[in-house]
Amino acid sequence: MSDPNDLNLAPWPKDDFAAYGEVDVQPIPRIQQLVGSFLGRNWVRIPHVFHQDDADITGLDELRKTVNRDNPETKLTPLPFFIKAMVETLKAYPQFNASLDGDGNIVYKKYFHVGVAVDTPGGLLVPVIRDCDKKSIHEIAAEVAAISEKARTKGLSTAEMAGGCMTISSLGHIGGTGFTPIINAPQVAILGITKAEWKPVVRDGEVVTEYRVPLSLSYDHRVINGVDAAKFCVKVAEVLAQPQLLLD
Ligand code: CAO
Repeated sequence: MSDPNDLNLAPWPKDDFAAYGEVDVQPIPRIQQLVGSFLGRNWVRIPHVFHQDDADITGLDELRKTVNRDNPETKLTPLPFFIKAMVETLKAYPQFNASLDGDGNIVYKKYFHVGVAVDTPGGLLVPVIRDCDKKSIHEIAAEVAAISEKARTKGLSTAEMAGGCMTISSLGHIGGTGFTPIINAPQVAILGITKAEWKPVVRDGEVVTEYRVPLSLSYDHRVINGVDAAKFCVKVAEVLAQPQLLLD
């Protein structure tokens, strides 16, 4: 019988691209090569399921703008609020704050270290912001700004990318209505964020507009079930709907 771990994939298709037109051949950047090998492993080894939802952040955005007017020195984007909301939700659903150890155990973590996907000229890097449950929104914002700047200009050490519990990948500054992020193993879930937009919704029979942000959750079905994922996104939305609590 063949080894169940042997994927028995066909070889990569070779083609003579130059035969069809002009081409420019470049080596894959070193970071992208390394990250690509991890992404490929995670994609084929983890049974991903993708769950989509959205959340009303009308109040959050108003609060954020007021706070930014009062404290212009540390600008808040929506991201630190999403990180805090994810951490509150991880406390309620510990199966997301977990890892498989490869020896038949699930390790539930009592700490809340959040990976933040950062787009750098060399490729994707994921620094880890530690103890997000103990840090204020402003502390998280300052740390994300500093570490993403370092990732883009100097690169990151392995230690700065180690120990994350769950990752958040935000494309909200660009656009998109949803995507399917790949889980950053040995984590068991990743939350993707795309661009908030004003949307018409019906409330008590009336059409009103709300500023709503799409949530794209990918999860490892070996650890998390669909019901947990649906509840997780509902809880994130509930927390985001009370942004004042995240500031306290
Ligand atoms: N909806 C609407 N606007 C949003 C938003 C959202 N979900 N998220 C951010 N924005 C706005 C911010 O408010 C800011 O606008 P203002 O200046 O008017 O306030 C603007 O977009 C720029 O935000 P930013 O990108 O500078 O900051 P951030 O905190 O949102 O994100 C960082 C920081 C480092 C996560 C981000 O720059 C980045 O690198 N994202 C890429 C992640 C990635 O590559 N993911 C894919 C992984 S899989 O390949």
